[in-house]
Amino acid sequence: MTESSFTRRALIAGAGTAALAAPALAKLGGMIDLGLPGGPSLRPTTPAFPGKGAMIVQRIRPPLLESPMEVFREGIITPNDRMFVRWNWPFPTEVKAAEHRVAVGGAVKNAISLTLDDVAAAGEMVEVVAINQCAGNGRGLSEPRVTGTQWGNGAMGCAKWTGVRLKDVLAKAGVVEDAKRVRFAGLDVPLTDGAPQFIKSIPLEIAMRDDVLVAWGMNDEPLSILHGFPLRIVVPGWFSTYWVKMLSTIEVLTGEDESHYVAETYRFPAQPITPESKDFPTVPITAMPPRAFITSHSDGEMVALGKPLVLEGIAMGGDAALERVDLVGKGWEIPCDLGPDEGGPYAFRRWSVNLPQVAGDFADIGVRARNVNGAVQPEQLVWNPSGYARNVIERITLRAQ
Ligand SMILES: Nc1nc2c(c(=O)[nH]1)N[C@H]1C(S)=C(S)[C@@H](COP(=O)(O)O)O[C@H]1N2
Ligand SMILES: [Mo]
Repeated sequence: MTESSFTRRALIAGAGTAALAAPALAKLGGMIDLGLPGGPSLRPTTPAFPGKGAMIVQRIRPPLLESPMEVFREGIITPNDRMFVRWNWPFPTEVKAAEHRVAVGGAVKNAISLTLDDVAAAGEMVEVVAINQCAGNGRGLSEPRVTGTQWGNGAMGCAKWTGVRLKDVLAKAGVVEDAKRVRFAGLDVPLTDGAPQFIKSIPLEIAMRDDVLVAWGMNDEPLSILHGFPLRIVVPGWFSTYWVKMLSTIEVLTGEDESHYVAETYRFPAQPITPESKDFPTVPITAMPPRAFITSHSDGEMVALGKPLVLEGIAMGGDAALERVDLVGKGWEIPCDLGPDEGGPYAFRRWSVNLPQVAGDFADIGVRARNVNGAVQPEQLVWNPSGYARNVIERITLRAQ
């Protein structure tokens, strides 16, 4: 929590105007196969979005860009140029830092309008390493298939976020006693008349957590336009649907939030259902469950018979620290070695396992993460109609030869 790596001023006032040039469609690159059951599974990649390396194109406008799984081999931090991008609606492609204001209103003692400097001065500067994961990550792998963006597992990434505590920003306005929720809006607006704006709210007790931020920094750089310049909400351990980008409004609510993206979408069945179920009660998608991925090998890869084999990957505890990761096959399991705790409870953590000798094919192997609260990845997909919060054990087969 020092200011040595970069100053608030350099990030906020010094960031000036951030702008986004339109990517050239002609620059579409190689294809990637996301392995989606039943297809179509191939997606083009493009390096053409500003500040982005090669990304998988799910949609151009507004952009939905997925990270190729190879990105997760490098370490627990996802570089800014490879972090996935998701917008529900179009957003301004230019934002002037000096003119930006964050309105803090609703159930507060004094409604206020803050400049970026005001926000930066609201409290102590805080850094949190946390996984940004779309609630729909891996949705495209659902069987039976579901509607929505057909993401593979690359709608996730881990970054170091820098900002001030949301509770310190709220304190500037003074939250009233019977406040229940805090709602956020950004500068993006619906494409069609009458469509709901993307606004999201969190319970007050979550908003008051010490690690919930109004952030301006991502891996020691100012947020880019694509990631929500100049400010975004960060709720470590919760799906990033709540991490509202281009933050312009903070609204304190005394009642329930009846807005579309809280009351009607981003919800899943309160109890497990079958694809035939109708009229079931739903609850909002909130905290993330544990997940683990093999990154050293991909499905169908050949491994050398009779030779030692090292498998490696990343895992996450979700809303609590990771406790253990096991390599699981059909009827057997082997504990994995956890790498050092580099980023804390909300970050990716590396795991590895050394197998002394490959004796044959590894059919349908996977890794299973468990967090300190005892949450563990299920064997079977907990199917839901929007494919939210996927955390079934992901399986691959390795062929020995
Ligand atoms: N203003 C705004 N913020 C938003 C969204 C949006 O559509 N508008 N999408 C949310 C969703 S659903 C996700 S998954 C994350 C994605 O963050 P990223 O694009 O920085 O990876 O942003 C969240 N914040
Ligand atoms: Mo999302």
